[in-house]
Amino acid sequence: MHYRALSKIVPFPREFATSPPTRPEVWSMPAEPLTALLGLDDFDRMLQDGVPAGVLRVVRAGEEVPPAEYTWGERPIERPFAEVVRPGAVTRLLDGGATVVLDAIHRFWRPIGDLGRRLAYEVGLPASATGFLTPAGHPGFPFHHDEGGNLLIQTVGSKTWEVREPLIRDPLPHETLRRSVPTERQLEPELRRPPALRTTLHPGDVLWIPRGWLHSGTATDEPSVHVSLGFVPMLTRYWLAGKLVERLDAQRPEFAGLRRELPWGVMRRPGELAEIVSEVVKELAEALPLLDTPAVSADLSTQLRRSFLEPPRTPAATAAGARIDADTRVVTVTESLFATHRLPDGRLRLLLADSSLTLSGAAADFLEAQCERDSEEPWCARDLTPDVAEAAAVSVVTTLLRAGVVRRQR
Ligand SMILES: O=C(O)CCC(=O)C(=O)O
Repeated sequence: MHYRALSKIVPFPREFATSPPTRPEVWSMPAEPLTALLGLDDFDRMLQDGVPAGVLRVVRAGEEVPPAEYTWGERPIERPFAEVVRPGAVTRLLDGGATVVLDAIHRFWRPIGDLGRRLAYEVGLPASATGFLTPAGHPGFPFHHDEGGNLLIQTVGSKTWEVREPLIRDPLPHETLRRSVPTERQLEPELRRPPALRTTLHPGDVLWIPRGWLHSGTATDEPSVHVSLGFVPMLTRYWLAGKLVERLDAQRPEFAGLRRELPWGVMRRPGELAEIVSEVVKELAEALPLLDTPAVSADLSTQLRRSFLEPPRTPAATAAGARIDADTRVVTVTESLFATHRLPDGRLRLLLADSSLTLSGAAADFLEAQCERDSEEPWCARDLTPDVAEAAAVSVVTTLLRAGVVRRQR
């Protein structure tokens, strides 16, 4: 494994991938590849091109601003733009000290998508990213914790962070949704202690905030942009337990009884409710050991694979652009692959986030070796010949290009 993404973010990529630090840490990494992830101009370019309100949040004094304050809404505009963000409104909100947040930015901003896809491949978890812009001298979010650990990469300006011990050890997703922002009373004893870490991040600095640690940041006397990379869904045994219960009914028709609606009004009859609770506990205890565990894990793996970022694809160029020939240079995008498996008949199954394909014979051996090497060396269909006939080799490269397993050499 080449840690091409992690080595840009942390000084000890292999260790991080297997056992990330359990306490917050800061690293100063070479600034340049990181500052290229997201700059002020990039925010402007996205806003000018049209950002759907669904991926942008604005937080002012710790509260989310209603989207109607910054979308076209009822204003005269072509109808599909009603839910698009108005750049002018964002200027005013920033002037007022609000923080602008771009959610799921890995899905629509290529540099962050490429890094996130590779990071996900290296750590074996779905990765997601959020971009934050806070104007000079203003705080971002109040103290809160996140569902999982986050890598905060400073790309522009500077922000001062305080990181504090978790109020909830290893928080679960529902605890994050409801209680991610502690009340003043919950926070008070913690605020009397010095923070576990106080640091000012500058471009190229990376702050690791482990799962559950409270954090809050304020831009210094210059504006701040950072990218927060995290791993969601957070894969815990609790998550797995929920999935097992979900699977009960799907796998065993005799557990269809779990679909039965509870008697109306039962919540007002504690005795009857307690009886039903113990019946269901007993049903679960009997049912769970009957689950077909290999089938459940195969289902879970497929489900989880879909949380990974799909490969970078170029549909217009691929479907309508220049033709591929035996000398068209391509590069294997190893991180497009969730996994590869040899089937009993010797064919190679390639699993991608959103699709799969199968190769056989010399083409399978060639691609498997490419993936093992995890190399960015360009190659072409002619490299498969004479083991594969030229026309078939071109067809293999075309299929791989359409799927996103390879990309054209830039
Ligand atoms: O910038 C902020 O105030 C919030 C950012 C944050 O919580 C994060 O990046 O995890």
